Amino acid sequence: MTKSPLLIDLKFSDRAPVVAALKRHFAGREVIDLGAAENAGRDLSDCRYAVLWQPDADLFSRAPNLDVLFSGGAGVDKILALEGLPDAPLVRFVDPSLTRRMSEYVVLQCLYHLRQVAAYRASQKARGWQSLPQPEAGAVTVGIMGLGELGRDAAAKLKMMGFNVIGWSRTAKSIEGIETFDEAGRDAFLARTDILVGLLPLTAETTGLFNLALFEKLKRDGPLGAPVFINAGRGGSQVEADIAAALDRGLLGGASLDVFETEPLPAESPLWERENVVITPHVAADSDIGALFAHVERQIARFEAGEPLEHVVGRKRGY
Ligand code: NDP
Ligand code: OXD
Repeated sequence: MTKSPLLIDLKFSDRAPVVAALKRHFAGREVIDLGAAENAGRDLSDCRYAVLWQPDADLFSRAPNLDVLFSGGAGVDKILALEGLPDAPLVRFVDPSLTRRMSEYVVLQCLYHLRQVAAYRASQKARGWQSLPQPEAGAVTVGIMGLGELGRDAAAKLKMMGFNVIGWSRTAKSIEGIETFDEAGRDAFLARTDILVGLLPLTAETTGLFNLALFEKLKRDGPLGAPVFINAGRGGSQVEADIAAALDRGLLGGASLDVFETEPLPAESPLWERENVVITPHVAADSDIGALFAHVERQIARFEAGEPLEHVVGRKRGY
């Protein structure tokens, strides 16, 4: 039986790995890579599957017969907002390599603030030799907002480093060794948190969530002097003017931000200049292209065998 063609519309910053990985995946299936000039005007009406990241605006009118859509990343907010999105299952990217990378980022940033790297870097510049108070990880509570694939792994690894870890999610969770809070327990969760980690999807409910009113509720008398905010979920969940104001007012002592309301972060943002703010360009956990294609192959095999797809996005809840 002829396998239905697979459409690829992945606008990742580096195209070479996509081209290389396509040589190793999807054997026996025609792949239509829209990044290749020769496919610009190709008839796409026979495609049943598509792997997408920032697809062309006319994609769904050109490919009206898609049965399954695959997101090129873990977050699907941009795909869900696409005009003409068909009512087909949308499978998001869940993979151990992405999860591990995110946990590396989160652990790194928590340790960065715990061990006061910014202050020691400044001291080094001045050839200074002053020691600072040194709280242990066990004296610090990291509160993770979002206990999904990424939040749960980060929690386990922070725990291994000795941090006290608590977590918050929309629905109640039971995770060994970690105290958890649901929607109703949000203020109690914040009041216990020294380092706040955002690993939430961008939805109507999480838009603008990390604002001044929320920062005011964080624990005020913790061992770091002031709470720290780390966000690697989505920039639309944070209010950057409020982060700057919270830093000015001492409501926050530092921040590590991988995601922004506008990406790239505009040159005039006051956040660039702050000594105790770590800025990275949305790189906490890039999708490994080989792992992404292997995941798509597995899901197509399941679909064609009549088995349920995994990691299907709930359209109504938005993630
Ligand atoms: P999951 O869908 O597995 O988990 C999402 C978590 O957020 C769940 O615990 C969910 O609650 C919780 N949540 C969602 N909405 C709310 C809400 N309104 N209130 C409270 N909790 C809420 O997602 P992942 O862990 O895989 O990924 C999280 C996000 O990380 C992605 O959506 C993406 O935006 C971002 N990301 C960023 C990357 C980067 O490089 N910076 C890389 C990859 C992902 P519940 O458990 O109750 O459903
Ligand atoms: C993702 C991302 O959602 O890279 O995977 O942000």
